[in-house]
Amino acid sequence: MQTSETIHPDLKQAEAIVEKKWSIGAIQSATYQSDGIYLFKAEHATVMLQPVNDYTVRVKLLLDHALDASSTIAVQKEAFVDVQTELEETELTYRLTLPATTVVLHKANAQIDFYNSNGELISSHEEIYSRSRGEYVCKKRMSPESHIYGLGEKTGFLDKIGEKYDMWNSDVFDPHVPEIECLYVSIPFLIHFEYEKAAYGIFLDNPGRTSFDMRSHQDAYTFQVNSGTIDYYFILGPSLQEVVQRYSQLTGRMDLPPAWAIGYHQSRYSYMNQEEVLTLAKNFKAKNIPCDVIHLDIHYMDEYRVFTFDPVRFPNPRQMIDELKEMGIRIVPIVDPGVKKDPEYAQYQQGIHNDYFCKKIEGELFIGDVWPGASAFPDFTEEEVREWWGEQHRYYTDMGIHGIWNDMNEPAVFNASKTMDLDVVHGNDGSPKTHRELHNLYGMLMSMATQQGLKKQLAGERPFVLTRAGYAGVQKYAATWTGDNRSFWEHLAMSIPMVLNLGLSGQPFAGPDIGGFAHHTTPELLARWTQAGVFFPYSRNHSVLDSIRQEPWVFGEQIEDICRKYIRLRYQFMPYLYTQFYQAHKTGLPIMRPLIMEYPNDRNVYNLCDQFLVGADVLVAPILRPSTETRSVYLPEGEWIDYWSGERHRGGKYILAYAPLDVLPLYIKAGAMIPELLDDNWKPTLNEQGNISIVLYAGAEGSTSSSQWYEDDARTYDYEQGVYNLLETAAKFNKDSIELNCSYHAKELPIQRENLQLTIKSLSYNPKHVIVNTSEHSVTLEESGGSWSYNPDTQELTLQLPNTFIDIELMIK
Ligand code: MIG
Repeated sequence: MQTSETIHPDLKQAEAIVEKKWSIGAIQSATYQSDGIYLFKAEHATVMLQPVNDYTVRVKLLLDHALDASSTIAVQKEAFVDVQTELEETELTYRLTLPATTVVLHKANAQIDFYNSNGELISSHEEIYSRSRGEYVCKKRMSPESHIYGLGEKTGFLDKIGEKYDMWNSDVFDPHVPEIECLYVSIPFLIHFEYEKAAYGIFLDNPGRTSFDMRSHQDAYTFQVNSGTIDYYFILGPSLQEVVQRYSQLTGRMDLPPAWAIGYHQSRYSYMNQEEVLTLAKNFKAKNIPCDVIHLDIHYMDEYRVFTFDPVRFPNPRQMIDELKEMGIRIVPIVDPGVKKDPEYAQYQQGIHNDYFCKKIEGELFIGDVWPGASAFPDFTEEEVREWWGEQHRYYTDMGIHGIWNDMNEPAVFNASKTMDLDVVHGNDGSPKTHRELHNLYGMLMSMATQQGLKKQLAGERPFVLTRAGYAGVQKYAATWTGDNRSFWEHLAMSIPMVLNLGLSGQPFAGPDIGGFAHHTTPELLARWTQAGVFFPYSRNHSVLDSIRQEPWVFGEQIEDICRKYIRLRYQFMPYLYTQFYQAHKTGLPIMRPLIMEYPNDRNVYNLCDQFLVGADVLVAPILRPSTETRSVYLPEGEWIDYWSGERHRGGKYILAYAPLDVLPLYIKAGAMIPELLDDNWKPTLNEQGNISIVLYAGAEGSTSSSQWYEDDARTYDYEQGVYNLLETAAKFNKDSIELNCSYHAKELPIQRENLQLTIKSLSYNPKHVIVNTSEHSVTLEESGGSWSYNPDTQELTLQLPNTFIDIELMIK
């Protein structure tokens, strides 16, 4: 416990007199290199400009003037395309013009401004300077109207104005406090947003410690590197969505996960033995609560040796896995990077023998203490080591395991610095660098190794990797959970902006430990957290050793019923959710979105983060406080339909939602089409599941809407070859009729679906006819072999379509 003495008066020294700041100096010459690269040689450094595409320009500071266009593995080589550029010299400036943006360098001091193609100033760059050796700061102007988003995994609210963060992957216990500066994942990417102005992004590609300061200057924010150099990308939107899309184009997009990975996961530190795991699985079955995955935390291993099972606790893992498979449940075991220093242990022997572990420059092995005791750490910066590590996973895949959970990969080490010694020198595939320079890459490279190994071994089946640590681009390799939160209501609330900003930072597949990891959950908190958590992209209940248990049924019938209801609701929404995963894969847009993403002109939503959207059409407003049955919900423009009552609300205002313990305030945008599963029989192959309902929520009179429904086998990579179906619906809502067009944009996945139901909800009138139009003729739905009925009490029109797999145009009147 600290006392007031902590704030010692002597701690405040007079500010050291700063000697002259280092600056780039005046530009002396400009030259064009190959690959679109321009070099501007100044007195103390050279500024390199490299167009990536029409909207994105890289700015790199070459401190010793030598050309070095290398970048980290976060950046996709394929992102660089040919860009038409033109360099123009004026008396005071150089102007590099790209089709969508113009970069202006001031000769006198190498300051840089960015304009859009209309000549509007988008970002004015004050200066790059240094006050102490090895640290370089870039300062950019902002206005009182500025909002900043992104920055990866951080606590606090959605808008990062007034905050200051470091990027240094850290394992800190009890970390989810508002003032923490670094967590497990570091994504040095921010989005600058201003009302009615073009949004832009800054991606600082430096995996050492970097800092972002949106606090110290009222009219500017800064970003700083402590090692290496400033190497950043200016990404022009102009919309927020485009900034995120372009950022993800640069750093990569996620593969589609297997269907089971987006089901509900159950975890505990730890399920201690085979019987406990099987009993747990049987409980899920008996209680009719869907669950796709059970996680095995560190106690499954033989004295924490990775790639082993404890022979006493888990004498027959293969049999356990088979039995679980019968129940439709998969195992995801934890794998940490520390390899136990044990001369009789295969992975340690191989690592030593082949020189795969991290070392100091003098050749001394880096040994750190983690769960297995003294351990060595694979040097994941080397491709050969990644291949070896990936290959070790055959141990798991041979048993039928398709998913791996990477923990402690910051890397966390039990010592004063909490991580690997900074003077370890990583091989880095022929370009050696210290751990200090590469720290934030370690965890991501481990997941990359894991994912690539699994991919090879699973022969076309999709693997699932979950990671705690990561850097920009982590989305290409793994989902992330937000680490060791606690069973606090505040942490439930904070998980929303945290995952929203992860989504804006390119990582769409993320979620917190539902129920809270440390401390003790309460029945009410578990119920509320489960309600919210099932709408997060990644949905896992996890808790720490010795905390009160928090499986869905431990608090008696009422809470169990609530958990069941909402976990099933996730499965019911799965076709919609899966479609959002497809969008994320395709465009990089987040699955879970802040309202500002869809309503950027609405000033009410700029820091709104106690509610969120899933995709564009589902609005979730969880209860975030105990003993609370009402809350205000902001509905943006348009009409919104209360999912439970069907009540229609006009948006652009706050409403008061009534939400007793079993109710999650949930709203669907009028006009939206939500494909739903009619039962929770979500299976890894979609062909097996017959009962889908396309639910159209009647739009406001005079409105039109369009939606998509994507499906593939949810299991293999055939979708990369185009084997998927993409149904697009377009609806026009008139006073007393609806024109609905369902057409397959892609139709390559053979589906034998017994039944495809179309439901129109919130329809205030009983239609007289349902007409099917084809290019040749118009017939009634009945004549074409379908049927329909209207229920005036629920205001629902249910239609059975004649054929479950055709393009169809309907007139309902
Ligand atoms: O020091 O493996 O964040 O999810 O249960 C704790 C044990 C190490 C930290 C992870 C947590 C996991 C735990 N791990």
